[in-house]
Amino acid sequence: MTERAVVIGLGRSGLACARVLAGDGYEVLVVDGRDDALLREVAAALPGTVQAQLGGYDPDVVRGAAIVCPSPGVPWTAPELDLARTLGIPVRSEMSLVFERCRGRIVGITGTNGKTTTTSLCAAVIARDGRRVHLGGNIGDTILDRLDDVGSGDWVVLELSSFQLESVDQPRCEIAAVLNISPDHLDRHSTLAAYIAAKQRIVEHAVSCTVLGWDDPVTRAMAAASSAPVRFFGSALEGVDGATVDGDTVTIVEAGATEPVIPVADIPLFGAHNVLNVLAATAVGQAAGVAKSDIAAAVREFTAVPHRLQVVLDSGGVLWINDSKATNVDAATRALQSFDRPIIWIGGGHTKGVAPDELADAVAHAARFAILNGDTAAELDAALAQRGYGERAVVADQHSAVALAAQMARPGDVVLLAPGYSSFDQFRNFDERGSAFAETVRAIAAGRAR
Ligand code: UMA
Repeated sequence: MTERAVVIGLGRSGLACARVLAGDGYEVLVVDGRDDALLREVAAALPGTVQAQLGGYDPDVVRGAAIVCPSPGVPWTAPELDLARTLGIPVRSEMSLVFERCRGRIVGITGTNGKTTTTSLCAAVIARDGRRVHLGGNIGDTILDRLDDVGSGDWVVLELSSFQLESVDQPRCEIAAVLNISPDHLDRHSTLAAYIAAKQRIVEHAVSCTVLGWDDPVTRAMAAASSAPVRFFGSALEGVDGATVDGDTVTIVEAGATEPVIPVADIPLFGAHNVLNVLAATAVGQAAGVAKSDIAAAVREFTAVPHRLQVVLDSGGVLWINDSKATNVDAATRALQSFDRPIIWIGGGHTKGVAPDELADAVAHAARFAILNGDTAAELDAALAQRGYGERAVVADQHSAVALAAQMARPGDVVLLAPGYSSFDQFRNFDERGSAFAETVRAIAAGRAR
């Protein structure tokens, strides 16, 4: 009799799981809590052996299944998953299937911020000398459905979220990197300790090298848990191997000797945090055996990843920057620290359970004017008022925020979208928010030009 697989969530990850499990010979049922036109379209295009049930499901849906595959957005403690475990049914995420089945050499990158840029940088660095590299994970592209194309000599560079890491029994990466930790996803993990523990799992299973942020006490301390030799990246490394900035040059430190890689001035990205991302990629490249000249060339050729301090428009002396991926306090703060010119900041969004105080401090310190919108506009407004910061306005939505910024911006200003919150109050995800921002900016600029 054909065995049944139940996939929970018909997003990118669920779709990949459904296709692959159908290919394995399972009769697949995909369920999703939502029901809309887009999901129906996706469901209609599923292979014949995959059935879809949209608009809700009962935890009992897992009964009788041989395997249950939740999407990353499904809490690991969801009732349907607990029931499956009680019934002895294996619960496997897309990422756990990847770790079980992947023939290639996995480089896993996690951390709170900088993951996507660093993952893309690492892929570019490792591919620079002609190696075959596959890029995927939390970065957006699923990898499970591409494993047939991955050979044993290939490199698979994965951005891994805490959601993905907590769902893998043994995240065994050839090279594992944890960049930094700051409070995020507390609505899902409840405590910072649980969030840190989820990230640390990658270190506990690393195979040939662990790369850790030196400047962050939390990631630095993870060295004690590493199953592999550790390289660090950061400023002023003390007696450890890794990558740092020496004078004004990215430099590799190995057994007390230093070797220059690339001048910091040649890094084609905004912000001090992006120098750290380059250092992380340099340490990963070094661990993978990439020559310094190839690391330098890959960095020089790199262009900003969309929605991460991406230039949308440079017009009339005003620089418009889309950092929609700044979905937490730390990322927004780093963005605010990335420019040495006046900033009109656009922020606010859907809360992830983090208080607005630190963000308000950063805004009050760095922004010439703050335009607040979204669900958290009122609490941010109050936090800024408490700090005696008067240069602020609350508007109805992001579109109005851009319109106001366009009125207020003077030559020399930066208008920075770095919301500090997730996008779900007004958009489907941060991509949609960033694209909407860029579209509004360009439309307003075009209207002015006419
Ligand atoms: N759903 C349910 N029940 C639930 C939860 C979700 O039915 O309890 C349904 C939703 O209605 C929706 C579908 O599941 O239709 C969406 O699933 P999902 O939220 O897991 O999203 P995917 O499209 O499968 O994308 C996931 C990752 N999303 C999350 O972790 C929330 C993507 O990371 C990842 O790129 C993709 O798999 C491929 O691996 C995105 C993300 O926002 C970028 N990540 C978070 C972040 O970076 O902060 C962790």
